[in-house]
Amino acid sequence: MVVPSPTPLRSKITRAFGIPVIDLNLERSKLSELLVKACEEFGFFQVINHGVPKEIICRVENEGRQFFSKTASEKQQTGPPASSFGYGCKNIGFNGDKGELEYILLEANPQSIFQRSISISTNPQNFSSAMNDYIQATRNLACEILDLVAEGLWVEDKSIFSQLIRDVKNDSCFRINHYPSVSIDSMEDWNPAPKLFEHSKTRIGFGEHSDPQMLTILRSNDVGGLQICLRDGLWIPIPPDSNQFCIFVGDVFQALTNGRFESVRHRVVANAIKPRMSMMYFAAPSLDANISPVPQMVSSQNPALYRPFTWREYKTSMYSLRLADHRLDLFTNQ
Ligand code: GA4
Repeated sequence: MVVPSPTPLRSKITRAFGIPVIDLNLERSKLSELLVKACEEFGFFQVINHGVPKEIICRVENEGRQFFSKTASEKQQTGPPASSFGYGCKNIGFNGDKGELEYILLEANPQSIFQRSISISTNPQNFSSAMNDYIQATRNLACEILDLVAEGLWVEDKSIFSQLIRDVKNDSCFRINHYPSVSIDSMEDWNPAPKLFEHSKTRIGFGEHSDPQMLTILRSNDVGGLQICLRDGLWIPIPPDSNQFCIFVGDVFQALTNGRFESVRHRVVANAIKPRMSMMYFAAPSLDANISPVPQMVSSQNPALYRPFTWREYKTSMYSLRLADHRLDLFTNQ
């Protein structure tokens, strides 16, 4: 008798809310249909059989782990606090947003990564090669998804989205977030368990926001905390799975599809007991790229929702705002 293996609880939770887990090995036309549906309904989905080699993922994870295990003062020495790139701790952006995390934020290009790696790692060569290989692999994944989505939307030029991030001057970035656990020593109580439990419900690791770019590819270790907001305002947890990637529709994709896709609002509640580490590739066009809806998405019944803008303009505006602000609202027509 064949006993069916039990479905792990975590995938049951995801399915309970209908969040799609999409197998990228499916047949192309079915796949493009599923991807479009997921972007329309949730602005979010997870993928399996993504083709990013485990070895590439492990090297970035090891570099991240090594860096974050350094002492606070060693880490502080690595980055100029005036820029949002490099090492950061607790501060997000320039307008007072705080989170229970530390991070490394890098421009996704080899020259800049090598420059930064000199102050981040004792072996800059290894560090930058791990980052570059990972960025290249996740960029390819992003491009593949964008091409499939273009097919599913029946737009004429199938590479209309992916060419924006294949541009040599693309402004994509890469981030590794580390959400430390609460040290038991820092709790005066003889029995920290109830406090830790309370803590784990309330510690905001990364506050509510949507990603400004086009598409985000996230991978985390097996520690939870990520939550997404459904269209009806309900926040739901996304169970972690280190073998999957989470894909987020960003603001620029919302503008390009004239609102047919909506960027997904998400946040991270830090786990008090186990440290979470996540890495994100944020796929962005070049600074001078014009962001206006693809022609097929606009009609007399569906007039353009947003005025055309450049990614540079959008980026300038985003840095003048708070994390939770609805940035695209400033770019609507009238
Ligand atoms: C959110 C997505 C990315 O992490 C990020 C963030 C950026 C930053 O940390 O510097 C921002 C935030 C993010 C959006 C609004 C602005 C800019 C912090 C902030 C308050 C790197 C990005 O591109 O936008």
